[in-house]
Formats: sequence, structure tokens, C-alpha cells
Amino acid sequence: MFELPTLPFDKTSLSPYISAETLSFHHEKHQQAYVDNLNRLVQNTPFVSLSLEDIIFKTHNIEEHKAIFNNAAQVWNHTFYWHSLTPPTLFSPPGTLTDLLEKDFGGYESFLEAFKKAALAQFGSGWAWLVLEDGHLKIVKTSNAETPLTDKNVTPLLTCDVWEHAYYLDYQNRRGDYVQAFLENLLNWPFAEHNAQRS
Ligand code: MN3
Repeated sequence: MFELPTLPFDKTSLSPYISAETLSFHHEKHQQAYVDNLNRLVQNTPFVSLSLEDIIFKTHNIEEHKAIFNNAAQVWNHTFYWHSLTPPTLFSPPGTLTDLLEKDFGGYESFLEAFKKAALAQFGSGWAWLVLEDGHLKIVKTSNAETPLTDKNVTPLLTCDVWEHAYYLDYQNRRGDYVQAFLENLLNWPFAEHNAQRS
């Protein structure tokens, strides 16, 4: 049985950029629903004994397993998103990725612009990601439950959830303000750097 992971921070600690109310719904309702759906869907199937990652790899792009993929990937994406966030009191600018940000985007400010542009350009529900591919930083966006985890050439470093449920209570339709607040105050650079080192 898959379980809802605990948040790696206190749910009041991202305020005022993301409220405890948003995090309560997002974690305890939305992610919990993905966990519950996944457990129900894999019951009495060979998937029940696999890791979350292996379920994602084995169901990706397979029409008959689309519901399993969607729920498994959403569990994984959300856990990765929680770890991509840090309380603003603990925020630190990029450290070991500074040189790559310079090389691949022309600097930190240009990276912020490019990430925000991608997050805004994602039509409808989805995710914006910073990934490492062949030693280069890249920004990618995915729709719905799609995740760069399924691309073997790519290491996900961090993500921003741009489904409306991630920001609507705090920002209503202003996705750009949410993404800006995420980038400037909540982005967990040590997590991104840890992922880059492990790749
Ligand atoms: Mn979400």
C-alpha cells in the first residue's frame, strides 16, 4: 500500500507565499486522492508489488494503464514538488549550480525569466521543471501527470506545480504571481543541487 508522504516542512511555514489552507487541500485532499486511487487501481494486479517509480516506467504511454500512470505519476510529482519548496526563512540562492545557470541560461536572472515564461506557457494543468540533460540545465514543461522521470536521458532537479489547485486559493487566476513568489522565495536550491550531484 502506498501512503501519503509527510510534508518536509510545517504547512504554515510557506506563508504568505503559499498558505496553510492551500497546502492542506493540496496535500491532504489532492495528493491523498492520488494515493487512494493508485492503491485501489493496483489492487489484484502485478503492479501492487512494484515501487512507485517502476509503476510509472511500466505504465507510461500504455493506454490500458493510463489511470494507473496518472495517479502514480501525480503521487511522485507532488512528493517531488514538496521537496522543491523551502520555507522563505531558509531560502538560499543557488550555490553549486551557479556556473551552469550562467553557462546554460546566461545567469540567474535569465533563468528566472525563462522558468516563469515556461510555467505561464503551460496550457492548462501541468508542471514546469528544471532538469539536467547531458550536463546541461534545461527547463521543460509537462501536461497533466506527465513527468520527466520517464525520460531516461533527463534528471529532474526541481518542479513547480502549475495546476490551478496549487495556487487558486492564494492567487486566483494570477499564475504568474504564484510562479514569481515560488522562484524568489520558496525554491529549494539545495534539493536541486543534491539531485544534480546524484545524476
Ligand atoms: Mn497539485
